[in-house]
Parts: sequence; C-alpha cells; structure tokens
Amino acid sequence: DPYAFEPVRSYLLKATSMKPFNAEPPPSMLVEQFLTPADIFYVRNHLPVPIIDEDSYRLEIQGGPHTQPVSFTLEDIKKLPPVTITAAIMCAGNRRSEMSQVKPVKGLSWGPAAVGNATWTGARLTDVLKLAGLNPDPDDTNVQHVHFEGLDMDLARVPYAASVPASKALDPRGDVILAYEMNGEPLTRDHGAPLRAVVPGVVGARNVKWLGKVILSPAESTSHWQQNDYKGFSPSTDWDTVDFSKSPAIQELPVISAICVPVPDTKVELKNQKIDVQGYAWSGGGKAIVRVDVTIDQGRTWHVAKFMGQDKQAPLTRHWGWTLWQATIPVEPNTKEVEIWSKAVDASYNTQPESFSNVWNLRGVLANAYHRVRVSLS
Ligand code: MTE
Ligand code: MO
Repeated sequence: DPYAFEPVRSYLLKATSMKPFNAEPPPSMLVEQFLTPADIFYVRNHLPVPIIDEDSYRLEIQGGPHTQPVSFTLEDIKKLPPVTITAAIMCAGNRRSEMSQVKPVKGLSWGPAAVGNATWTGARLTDVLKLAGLNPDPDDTNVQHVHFEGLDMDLARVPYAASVPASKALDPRGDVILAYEMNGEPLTRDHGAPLRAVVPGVVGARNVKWLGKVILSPAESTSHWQQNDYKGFSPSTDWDTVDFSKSPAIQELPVISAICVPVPDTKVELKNQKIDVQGYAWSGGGKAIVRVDVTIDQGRTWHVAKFMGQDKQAPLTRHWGWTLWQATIPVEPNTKEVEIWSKAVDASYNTQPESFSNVWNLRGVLANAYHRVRVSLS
C-alpha cells in the first residue's frame, strides 16, 4: 500500500478523500485566528505523501534544457537570508460543492474551507537561483516559465509538477519563496516538508510541496495538472466537447469571500435582535481586499463588514494574506429565517459573480459566486 506511511492527522479535519488524503477543517474554525494552525490547514494531496530523509534531501536546480542540474542541501537553503511572508493558499476547487448544486461537476466536493492563511519562511527563489549561478535576464526568452517538481510520484514514477510564469517567479517583488517553515514551525509532512514552493497570490496547485526540482524553461510544465486540469471553461462546455489546450492554466485566482459563521442550516440566537456574521475574503495576484458587503435581504440593504484580521503592512498590490471580516446585522422582529449573502471587492474593484449558474464549469473550479448561507432564528 503506497499509503502505508501517511502522517497522523487532526481529528478536526473532515476528509473529502482518504487515499490520497484530502481534507478541510470546519469553516467556523477558520475565523478563530488570522493565521491558520498547520494541523487544521486544509490538505490537498494528489498522491501518497513521500518519505523524505532531511539529511539526504537535495533540491535540484536546472537552469535550462541544456544545462546540468545543480543540487543543494536543506542547510544550503537555510543559510540564505530568511524571508517571511503572510500568504493564503487556496485550492482552485474551494467551494466546489456549491457550484455542483447547479449541475454536477467532476472533482472533490470541497466546502468553503479549502483555504488557509499562514506565515511562510524560507529563501527567496531568486536567491536560490543566484546560488546556483543563475541570474536570468527578465527578457531572456529561454526563461518564460519556472517549473516545480514534487518528490511525490505516481506508480509510473511521474512526479506532481506545475509551473508559473517567469514574470512572477523571477520578480523579487513576486515574493516567491522556497519555504521550510509555516507559522514559525518546521513544515509538516502534509504541507510539504522539508521544502515547498510558496507562490503567493497564485492558485494552490502551483505551490508545489516536497519540492525536488526547479527548472527554468521556455515552455510551461507538461504535467497533467498544468495541462489537463485546473483550467476554466464556459458553462456550455461539457466532457464531450472540452479541449484543455484551449484554456490557460489557472494562476491568479479571482476575488472570493465566504461566510464561516453562522454555520448553514443551523438555528442562530440573535443578540439585541442582531445577527453576527463572520468570514474570510481574499483575491489572487496580491490584490488587497478593500471591502466586504453583507446582506440579509437579497441586496436591498448592504452592510459593510468590519475587518478583523488583515496584514496591515502589506501594500495594496502585494497583499498575499486573507482578510477576516465581521458584520452585525439588525434583523426585523419575528423573522424566522434569513439568507445571508457576502461579496468582496478587491483593490482592482473586481467583485464576485452573483450566482453560480453563469460561471459553472465542468471541473468545478473558480467557484467564487456570492456566498449564501441560510439559517433559522430563535
Ligand atoms: N504539491 C505536490 N507535490 N503534490 C500535490 O499533490 N497539491 C497542490 C499543491 N501542491 C500538491 C502540491 C494543490 S492542488 C493544492 S490546493 C496545495 O498544494 C494544497 O496545499 P496544502 O495541502 O498545504 O493545503
Ligand atoms: Mo488544489
């Protein structure tokens, strides 16, 4: 059994699949703190967790198709100046279960908690490349993409792999790091120990765990996950007509918010005839969240949420972390039930689509419509 050596996991994680292991925490736990503890941070594995001995671990760097790889130990990486960033990582399939209510989709049935926010400490990718004697010119057309290969492999020994545009990876302000710590602690096995790529502002799938190899390339990764998965399509595209070569790989995710408190379909006790609503919001590409609007009357009245947690130091355009928000909304007397909606606005004034019907896609990715939560009142 290739899954015989999986790590021990928190009982708080709710599994969407066991082999490979995929799980998310109860959404209400996400809003309890700005930094998501590693043991309840969602886990998205495509393959068995690899067994890696830190002492014999090597990271390979390949500068181009015609060069020999250079390899580094974990110690080599740790000697480089450490950098800490706050970044949320979100799966492209976060909130897929809501999209599948419109029409079935293919993919793990994620709720709204396939996302977490953490600090990540490691070496800048650009520093590691310099250590390898590489300092690619931003205009070098032979370096258009940076590939990350994991040490987790399928039965044919094909590793998990993905790539990101060189314009992101090689920009020192892109803040791409090779991380060995999460929230100030060594990375755990489920989150990529001993080293993972953190590509802030970019979909989870490109944040490669158990990093084995970095390759500078003129072309994108040819991996299944880059080419034939994690892409968006028209609501009219079905499995008979889909052509994966026609859509770009998802990189920056669109703006999203979700309500984490109250829990859907529960009975809520009002305080002073008001309902307490809490959630998270985030946008890809480093775009800060500038506003979250909440309504309990289908948008006749929008209440602007208060921000409870946000990385205040981060610039508007390099804001990798999520925003936690809260709203206290007055409820008309004798109301028996409410449907709460949330929508976020990012620094580019992008906002969320109103419903899933017109953003539905066969893989159930990019599920960022208004979040709608129905509760009864006591
Ligand atoms: N890296 C490797 N090597 N193997 C994987 O299966 N899954 C990716 C990404 N990196 C994956 C990987 C996906 S799809 C996501 S959403 C994130 O890791 C999840 O990171 P987490 O498990 O630390 O939350
Ligand atoms: Mo993912």
